[in-house]
Amino acid sequence: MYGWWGKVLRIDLSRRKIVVQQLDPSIYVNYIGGRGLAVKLLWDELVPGIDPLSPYNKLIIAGGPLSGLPLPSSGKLVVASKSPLTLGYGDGNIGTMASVHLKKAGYDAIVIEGAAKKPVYIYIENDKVEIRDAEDLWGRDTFSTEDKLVREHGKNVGILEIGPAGEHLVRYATIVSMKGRSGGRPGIGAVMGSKKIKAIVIKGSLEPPLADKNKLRELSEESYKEILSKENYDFWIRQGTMATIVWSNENSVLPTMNFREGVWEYFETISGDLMEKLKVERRGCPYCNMQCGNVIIDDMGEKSELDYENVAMLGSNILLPDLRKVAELNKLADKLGIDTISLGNSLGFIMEASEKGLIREKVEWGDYKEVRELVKDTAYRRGLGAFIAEGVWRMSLSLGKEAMEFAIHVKGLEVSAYNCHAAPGMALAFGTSPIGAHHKDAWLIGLEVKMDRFAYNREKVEKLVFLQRVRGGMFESLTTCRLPWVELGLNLDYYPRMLTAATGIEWNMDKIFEVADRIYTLIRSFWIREYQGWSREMDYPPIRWFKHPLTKGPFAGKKLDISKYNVMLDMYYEMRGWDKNGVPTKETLKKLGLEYVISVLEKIVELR
Ligand code: PTT
Ligand code: SF4
Repeated sequence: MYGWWGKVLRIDLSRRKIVVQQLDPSIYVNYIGGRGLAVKLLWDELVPGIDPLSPYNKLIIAGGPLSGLPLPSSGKLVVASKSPLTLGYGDGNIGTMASVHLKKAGYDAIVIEGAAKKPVYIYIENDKVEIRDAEDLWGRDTFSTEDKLVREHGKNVGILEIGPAGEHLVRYATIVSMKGRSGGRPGIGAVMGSKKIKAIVIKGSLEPPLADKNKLRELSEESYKEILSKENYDFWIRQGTMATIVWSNENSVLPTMNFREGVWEYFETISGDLMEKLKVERRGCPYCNMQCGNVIIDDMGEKSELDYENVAMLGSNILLPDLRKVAELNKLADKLGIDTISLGNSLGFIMEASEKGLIREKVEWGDYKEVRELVKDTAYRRGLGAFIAEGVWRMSLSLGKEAMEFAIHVKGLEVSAYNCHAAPGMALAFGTSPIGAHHKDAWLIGLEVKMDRFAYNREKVEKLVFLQRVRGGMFESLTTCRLPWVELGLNLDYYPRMLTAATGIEWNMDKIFEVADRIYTLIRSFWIREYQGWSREMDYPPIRWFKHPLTKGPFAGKKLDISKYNVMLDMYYEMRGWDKNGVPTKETLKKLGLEYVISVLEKIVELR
């Protein structure tokens, strides 16, 4: 077999057992890798209904056939598990040297189950795999953990680690790497913490099996060059994702005051233009010539890497008009290993709850000093922080009906930084994202602002499904960064050609989309199995967007219309081959080669 090693490294921490498993080659062809491989393994192996923070859950770290190879922006890995935040399927995509080393160590994925009694870290050097003591690492932040492990193992390794938030099982703790890359928004860091794994260190030195190395080298050179030639390249290098602050404000989608508004009069205090003036260096993921991690000196005099989502969620959403202070909060989140999107959302929620007198504590909008302490308290689950560590969904359930109306989440995952009062297509993208409200699967808003903005139509739903196929299906299973295509328009055609050169199997877009649809339908089936049923309300965006109109900006007075949203949701289900309740039909399951799912779902829902 070419393109894949055909091997999965399995570590059972409870039994301290390590085995290498050969996977059936058809699994790779049908699921490709990354997210596809992860959901297939979780479906096959997890006992339904388990507590995600128990030893019975599995932590999956998966590459794809193109990840970690010298190809554009390929240094990515999928980290996946049953989510402690949503109780459904959860994953994230992290840029890390561990991607390169996993590829060279000879494994397509690592599956970790059970739990250690005491803190450990896992050391992998090709076929040497050891579970090592990590008592002296436990309690450290992610930066200091990485420093210590580099001192011990040298720089030529890839490291994934958790911070105090993962150790304290914060429901939106992430896995961190390279002091500023963070992945696994739905609490994958907490799963790692529940297994008492502080870090995973990988050092590989093997030659991956590739079908046509010369062709792959040729495609690599060509595509790197094409990226450099793109018109938008220079601006991208200057601002990266931070350019989105001004754009979002212009288009009334900048999350402001817990997603109450889409515009903020102080947007310039956190903008990409300001960031450019403060920038001291650029960082990024391996094998990438688009390095988009823009670093400034934060309020504490330390370096902090900024991205749009972090800055909007910890800036406009909590009304903090100071980029250096926002940067400090962002760096704290990276050190503590906590997701900035869910954090900014949870803080906005708590500020609104305080304003409305639903909690006893006073937490003012934009109170930087208070927020800084609250972020630390959240990571360590101290005082009010223990409540915030539960995330918006659980907090709203315990505060009651009024709070549920301003709880900005879908399926328990907090919404990323796009306010959709006036963007029905993007609202549907959040509603149907397979891990809860994340923009990663379909950034439809970029197209929607150029279309009839308030239309609820088929064209938008078709574009949404296309984006999900490319972004959530193809990029998450090849496990390479999507930004060369999204931001600079790198020709999509490179990807099937690279996949063909790597695997020796003939691929085209249609064949990749078939895999993408299989992955989406299997993820949906996983949710249905975990929730023991499904209803279309689970695919609704936050109540606020239907109930509380915008009061500022060009779209003041606008909110979503529920009956029109339902029409688009019907179209979406129809395009996916799911029934009126969002449940895949038998015919769809058969068509996608998911016959093995039918007998399981039949016991839970009426399959049409
Ligand atoms: C991603 C989500 C994003 S998406 C951002 S900013 W973005 C936030 N970044 C965080 C951070 O930083 N620190 C932190 N403590 N929490 C954070 N939470 C948020 O996490 C990320 C980049 C970005 S920056 C984006 S859009 C693209 N995302 C990709 C994706 O999802 N898939 C893919 N194939 N390619 C992608 N390329 C881009 O990668 P999650 P990263 Mg990420 C500091 O992890 O869970 O998917 O959430 O991993 O290495 O930081 O790369 O404006
Ligand atoms: Fe990483 Fe940015 Fe490059 Fe993507 S574009 S690989 S997120 S540095």
